[in-house]
Amino acid sequence: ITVTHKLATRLLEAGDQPVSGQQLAEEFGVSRTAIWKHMKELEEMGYEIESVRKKGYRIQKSPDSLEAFLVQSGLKTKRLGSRIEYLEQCASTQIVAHQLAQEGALDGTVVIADLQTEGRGRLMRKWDSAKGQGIWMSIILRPDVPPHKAPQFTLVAAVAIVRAIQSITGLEASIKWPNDILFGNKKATGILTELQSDADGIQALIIGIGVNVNQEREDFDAAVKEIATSLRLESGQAVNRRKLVQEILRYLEIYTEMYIELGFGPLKELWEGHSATIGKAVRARMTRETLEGIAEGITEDGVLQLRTADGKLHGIYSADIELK
Ligand code: BTX
Repeated sequence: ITVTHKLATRLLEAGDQPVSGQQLAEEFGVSRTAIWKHMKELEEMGYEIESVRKKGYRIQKSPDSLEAFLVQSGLKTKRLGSRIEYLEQCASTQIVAHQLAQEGALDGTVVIADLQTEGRGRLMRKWDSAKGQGIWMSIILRPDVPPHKAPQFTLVAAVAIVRAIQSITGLEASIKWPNDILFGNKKATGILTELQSDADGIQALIIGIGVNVNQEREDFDAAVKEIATSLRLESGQAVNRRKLVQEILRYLEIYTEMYIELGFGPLKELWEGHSATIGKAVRARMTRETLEGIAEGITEDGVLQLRTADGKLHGIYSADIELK
């Protein structure tokens, strides 16, 4: 991290409070002229810096960048994001995270990319990941839970994301079992939970999160234009990706800890409170069959309970759900 980066962090943390050139010079052990030069560099990076007469400098506007030092500045977590790998571009943050996990990356490591060229969904479907307009990130967790519990982390992550979106934008999204976050029937977020396990259990969970943040309609691939939406399209305003990432990590840490300590019970209630699926007539497409019925609820294990017309209750572990 360069002095310029440290300076940006220092000023971002000071918020509205101007910090004097003299004070910055002392803190960083450089001259005031050097500080002034770093300010110019920050301006070239897209920061708008105000110099308040006799008081000092303050950041008026920061670029919507997800570089590690920016995401870490003001991050309110203990574990999640203690290491952040930021990439301007990669095929998929899932691939990078799997690699890092294999190399021993610690619990809480986060991989973020500004652009994914081969973002992926479930069953190797494509995930449209436009440059600079969304949050494309993968989180490595190393929870001490048996492998069959892994799918529950998708539900936990969904609750965390809905809460974070609500906190930053005021928007109320809903969750479609198991992994979509919707506005109306348009998708704003996808979650992909993958597993590295061996005979001893889970080695690593890789939770991939894709959030459409600032896309306009024409920014989406033709294939998803009609079915996708972004937070900007829903709120009519640009949304700060950095703050949203920080809030997602904060809620994800709170809820995964809650899950590990107390089990799925309390999260099931939160999840159901945001659900777009429960109580609705749905069609569940699975690899071998398609079932239609009423989605009555989810079990303590996160399994969807579907009642078909013949009165039978089916436990659905994995499917694509269509609301009818
Ligand atoms: P999914 O299989 O539930 O959804 C994939 C489907 O969603 C696609 O077939 C397409 O119809 C639609 N779709 C694709 N892109 C978008 C988009 N940007 N917005 C709305 N709908 C879209 C969902 O899988 C899981 C997606 C996880 C993405 C994250 S991004 C970070 C990480 N890296 C990576 O490669 N994947 C994850």
